Amino acid sequence: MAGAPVVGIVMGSDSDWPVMRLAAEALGEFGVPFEADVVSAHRMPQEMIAYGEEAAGRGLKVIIAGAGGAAHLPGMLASVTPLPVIGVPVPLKYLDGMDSLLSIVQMPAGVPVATVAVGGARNAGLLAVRILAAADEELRGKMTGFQASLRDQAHAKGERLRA
Ligand code: RP5
Repeated sequence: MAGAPVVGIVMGSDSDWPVMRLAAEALGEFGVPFEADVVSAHRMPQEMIAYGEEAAGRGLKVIIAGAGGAAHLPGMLASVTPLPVIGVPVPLKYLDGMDSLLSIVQMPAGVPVATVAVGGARNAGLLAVRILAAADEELRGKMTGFQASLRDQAHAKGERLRA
């Protein structure tokens, strides 16, 4: 993707990538430059704090953070950056991703993480686009067009049922 990254996609392990790549795909569809990396809250805590502290200064505008299990990554990043953080609960083998969801969604007052559904990385990407589009008319136009395509698809499904 051309241009300096404005969205940082981070995850606790490369095993999260099959889920998190959906966020990357969504950003790619809108031409939003992004970076992707493994930044583990538990296995590399110093690097995680540095990533959060340096993100805004490097030009990032939004962070999308995905993790599974004891998923502290989104919350800890939100505690050290003023940027909006979108959390993606990654489902693991046990507990159907409920552990990841609860670990990410219950943030204390004052430290928000915009948490999407379990495995909802595509929506995380789309939410990042909307956040950027608030101050970017061209991107807002693309989002409006995307929403129109969703509406057309829904209409077409109804037409097929009625036929
Ligand atoms: C979490 O532990 C990661 O986000 C991942 O979802 C999970 C398992 O990691 P691996 O053991 O596959 O590296 O921190």
